[in-house]
Amino acid sequence: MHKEKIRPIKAGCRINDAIFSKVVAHAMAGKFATERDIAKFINAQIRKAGARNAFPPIVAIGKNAVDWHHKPTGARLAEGGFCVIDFGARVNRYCSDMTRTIYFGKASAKEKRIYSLVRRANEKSILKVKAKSDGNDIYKYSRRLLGGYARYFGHGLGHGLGKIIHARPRLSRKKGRLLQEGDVVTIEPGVYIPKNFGIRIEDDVLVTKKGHKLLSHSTKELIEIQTVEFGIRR
Ligand SMILES: [Mn+2]
Repeated sequence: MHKEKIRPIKAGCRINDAIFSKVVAHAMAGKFATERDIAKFINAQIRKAGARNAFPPIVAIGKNAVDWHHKPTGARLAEGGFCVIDFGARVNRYCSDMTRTIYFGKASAKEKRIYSLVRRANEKSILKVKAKSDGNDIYKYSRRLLGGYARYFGHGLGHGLGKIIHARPRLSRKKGRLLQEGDVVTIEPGVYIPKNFGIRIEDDVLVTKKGHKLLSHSTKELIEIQTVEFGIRR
């Protein structure tokens, strides 16, 4: 019954996973110099896969990621730090949406700790996704998981995916309708430290009768890109 929606979103998620792997490989090979280089590569790969963009990719290095909707610029990746990469393939008009945060250079112990906190909020919140669960409850739960860093989490936890990118149901500070079987929702906690850095980890999750099915499979291990150039800098 939801097949016409679920099949293309799953296909979009597969495309996103494949593109993310390529982005990492190319970054490790030192093929990207700027945010815009990564965004252009993603755009080309989405087209190559026969899909379209669900929205313009976000690539944000360092403090640029404090703006959740940052538009990729000529900012140099060699500046180092976390890099938020948020994009989605649109297949048969249905949107998918995924974010991974990688690191250019070597993350400090503190940065690794905050990254782990966001990852844990993502993974534990996903476990709460099932039919009849309340998005507002899951949102509040994710904030508890972030502890003192919740004050740096300023957007919603997630949204439905459909022909529009920010569909219902919302998982946010506002009460909305309950999740139902056949919904595909995003789970995307983030921490944004003003003038410093941003981290966001986002997956697409299908709501099933008894629980959920994770549709995004890209690794959430923190990937540190340490080409020779970055090794010298940090
Ligand atoms: Mn999203």
